[in-house]
Formats: sequence, C-alpha cells, structure tokens
Amino acid sequence: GFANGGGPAGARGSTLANGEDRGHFRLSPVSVMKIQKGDITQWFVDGSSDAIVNPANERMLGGGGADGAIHRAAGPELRAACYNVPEVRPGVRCPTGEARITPGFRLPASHVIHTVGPIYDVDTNAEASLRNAYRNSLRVARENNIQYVAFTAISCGVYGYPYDEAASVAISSVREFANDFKEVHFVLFSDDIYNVWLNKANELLQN
Ligand code: AR6
Repeated sequence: GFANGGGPAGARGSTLANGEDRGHFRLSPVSVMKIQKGDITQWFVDGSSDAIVNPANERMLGGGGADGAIHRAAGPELRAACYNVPEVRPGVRCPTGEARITPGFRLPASHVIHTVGPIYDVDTNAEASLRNAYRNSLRVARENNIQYVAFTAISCGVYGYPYDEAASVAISSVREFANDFKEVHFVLFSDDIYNVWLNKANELLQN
C-alpha cells in the first residue's frame, strides 16, 4: 500500500487469464510479485517488517534520482546511519552489486536496503553486477526477516541501463527467491518503465 492512499497494489480491476490482477504475478504458493506505478518513498506494508531498496552509489551518502528522494523523505538520520556504515575502502561503503541495510527513519517503510547497480557504459560485466544487486538486496532482506520488499528499476536512471535488459535481470532474480518473501514489489516511476516491466513479467512468468 501507499501512505498517500494508493490502495493495495494490483487492485485495478482488470484481470489476466489466470484470474490475477494486472501487475500481480504469483511466484509460488507463498509468494507474489507486484508491478505498479508510484513513488517508492511512499511505499509500505501496514504492520509488517518491510524494506524499500535504494539504488544508491558506492559512497552511500545520498545523491540524485530515487536515492535523493529517499534521503529527503527519510530525514537526516538516514545520512547519519549511512555515514556509520564502515568503508570497505576509501569512499566505498557499498561496492557495486552488494547491499547494506539501515532503518527507514521517517519513511513509512521500516527499513532501507541500499544497493549499487552498475554504470551501464562503464561496467564491463553490467549484467552480473545488476543481478548481484538484486540478489544481495534480497539476501539482506531475508537475513533480517523482512517479508515485503520494494524495488525501483535499479540502474535505469542516471546509470543508463537499457530498460528491457534490466527488466529481464530484475524479474528473473526475484523469481529465484520465490519461497523467501510474501511479496516483492516493483514500484516504477514512469509509464515507459512500468510497461516494459509488465511486458517482461508476462513473457517470463506466464506459463
Ligand atoms: N520512486 C520510484 N522510482 C523513482 C523515484 C521514486 N521516488 N525517483 C526516481 N525513480 P536512479 P540509478 C526511478 O537514477 O540509475 C543517484 O544519484 C528513476 O526514474 O535513481 O541506479 C544515486 O546516488 C529510474 O527509473 O538510479 C547514484 O549515484 C530508477 O528510479 C545513481 O543515481 C532508478 O534511477 C544511481 O543511478
């Protein structure tokens, strides 16, 4: 759901042949993936341990895009918590493809999982790095007993990853964790990325 009253994800009325709502894909008897439009800073699941995944940079002290929006909404406590994450080398708190967790502070979600996707034109193994970013975010969530996780389109903004290729990596990575979460959401800001994600999920997950 959303703090702004957006209602439960997928409750849009139109249904697919499998009887599920559009944007709503069952991954296993216990797990659902939801694709929706929205602002990830407003996302939460009432009464649950939940996490939004921040597409951050290696320094982990904020930036533009979704990272900037998440830090603004979470308040200065988030930057202080990030600052206290130990550097693994000078200026690097979270290497590309890894993930770190902090509280959500003033966000409606209880936790933020910070990950770093690849810079598409610079990373010589961008696909592996993007897959690692999704997998390690979900591993960190699982280790912290978080049952509800929301992603944006990691690397699809400033970092320049092509949407269709990113959607394949994102959705196939989430599918690997089909027994580990109640719900994994993609909260997508723009119509074009939302439509690419929906098409890819239909391609990969419809029988
Ligand atoms: N809710 C959901 N999605 C959003 C929001 C939001 N509030 N704001 C932006 N997006 P980006 P990256 C979408 O650039 O490519 C930062 O400066 C956006 O439209 O945020 O991984 C970091 O500090 C796009 O589809 O992340 C890093 O330096 C997606 O989120 C760098 O950008 C990701 O775009 C990371 O670049």
